[in-house]
Amino acid sequence: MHHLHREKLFSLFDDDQNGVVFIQGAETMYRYKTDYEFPFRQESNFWYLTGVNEADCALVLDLKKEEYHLFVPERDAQYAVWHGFVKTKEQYQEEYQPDHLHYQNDILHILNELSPETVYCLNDEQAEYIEDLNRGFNVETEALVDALTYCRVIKTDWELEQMREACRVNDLAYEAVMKNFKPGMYEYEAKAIFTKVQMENGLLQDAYNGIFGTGNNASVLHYVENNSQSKDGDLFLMDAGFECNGYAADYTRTFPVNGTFTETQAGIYQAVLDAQNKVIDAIKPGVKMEDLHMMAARAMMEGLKKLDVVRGDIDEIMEKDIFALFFPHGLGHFLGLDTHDVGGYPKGVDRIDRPGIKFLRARRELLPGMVITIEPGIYFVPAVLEPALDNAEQNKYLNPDKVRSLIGFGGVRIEDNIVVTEDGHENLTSVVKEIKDIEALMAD
Ligand SMILES: [Mn+2]
Repeated sequence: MHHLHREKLFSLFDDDQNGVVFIQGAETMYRYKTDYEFPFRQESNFWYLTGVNEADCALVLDLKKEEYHLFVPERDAQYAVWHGFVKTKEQYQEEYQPDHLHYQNDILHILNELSPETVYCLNDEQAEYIEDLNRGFNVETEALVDALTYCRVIKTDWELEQMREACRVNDLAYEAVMKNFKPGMYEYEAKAIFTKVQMENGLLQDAYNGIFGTGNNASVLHYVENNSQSKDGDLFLMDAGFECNGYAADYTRTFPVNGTFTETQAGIYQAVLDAQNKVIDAIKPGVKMEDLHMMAARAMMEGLKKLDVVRGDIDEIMEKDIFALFFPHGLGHFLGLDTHDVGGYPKGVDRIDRPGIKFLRARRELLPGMVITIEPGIYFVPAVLEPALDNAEQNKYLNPDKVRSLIGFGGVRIEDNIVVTEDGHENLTSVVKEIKDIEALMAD
C-alpha cells in the first residue's frame, strides 16, 4: 500500500522537475550510553512512503522518473550473532520491492549520478548530511514537509482500515479495564490490564505515554507517573491507545472506580458528555475545528451553570473566557501515524490568542478522509481556580463555595476518534460512555 503513498507524493511535484526527495529513516536508539535498545519505531514519514520497519535505512525518490531507491545497511557477520541473521540484498528487494536497492554507503554515488537540481529534505539535520556529502547539492527543507503533510492529512481506505483495527482493540482494552478495576488497585494495574489486551491482539507499540490517573491526578493533563493507589469514591481517567501498523488510537474514558457515579460526579460527567455528543453530531465536511471547540466550551458552561458551579449570563461567561478555567486545552487534534498528527495548521493559519483555544492543535475546515479526536474535558485545577476565586473580574461568574468544594475532584475527559465522511462522520470508538452503560458494564 505504501506505493500508493509514493504516487500521491509524486503527483504533488512537477513531473519534469529534476529533483529528488531524500529521507533518512529512524536509527536504533539506546538508553544513554548503554547497550539497552529502545523498542524500534520507524520515523512516520519514512514509514508512510516505504513500509520499511527496520533501522538505519534511507530513501531517495527520483521525482523526474518517479522511481524509488531504497538504501539498506550493510551488516557484518557479527550482527548476525546478536540479531539472528543478516539479510541479503535479494531478501531486501523481495520484501520491499523498491525500483532500485543499494547499500547506505552508496547514497553519495547515486545522488551524484542523478545530479538533481534540488534535494528535498525533511529537516535541517538531514539537509546538512546531504550538504556534507557534496557541497554542490542544493537542498530545500520546506516543500517536502508541506507535501507530506498534505498527503497524510487525508487518509486512504487502507489507512482507515488500520485505524479501525487499532480502535477495535482499544475498545476491548478499555472494556477490560473498566470491568476489572476495583477500588484499592494502583493506576499501573489499569495499565497492565490495558496493555495485556493490546498485546494479546498483536498490537505491540503504544501510540503515546498512557495517562492512568485516579482522583485528583485526573486533573493533571499529562500525568504519566501512573503509580498512585485508587480510593473508593475516586473517578479514574484513562487516556491511552496503541498503534496498528503505525496508526494510532487515542481515547479517553473517565469512570468511578467503585462502578457507581456519585451525584456530583454524574453531574460533571454529564456536562462533558453532552458537549461531546453535541460536537460529534455536528461533524461533517466544511465545519471548522475552532467552531467545534467553542461549541463544546459553551455546552460545558451550560452544564456547569445547571450545577450552579458557574453563574451569570452564558454569553458573558463565554466572552470573559471563564470556560478556559475549567477547559484549558484544545478540543481535539488530527490522528494518524502520529497521535498529534500533522496538518493541524495549514500555511498562513495561526493559533488563536485566547485562553484555552490557543492550545487547540488543529484549526481548519474538516474534509472527508480526515481523522480527528474529540475530547472535551472539565478539570478542577487548583493552580487555575484559586487565583480565579481571588480575581474580581472572574469570581463574579463562579459559585465560590461550590468551586472550592470541587478542588481535589480531579477531572473528566471523554475522547472518541472520528473520521470525517462525505455526508457526515464515522465514530471509530465504541466503548460505552453513557452513565448507565458504564455502570452496567462495571456491575457485570
Ligand atoms: Mn488525544
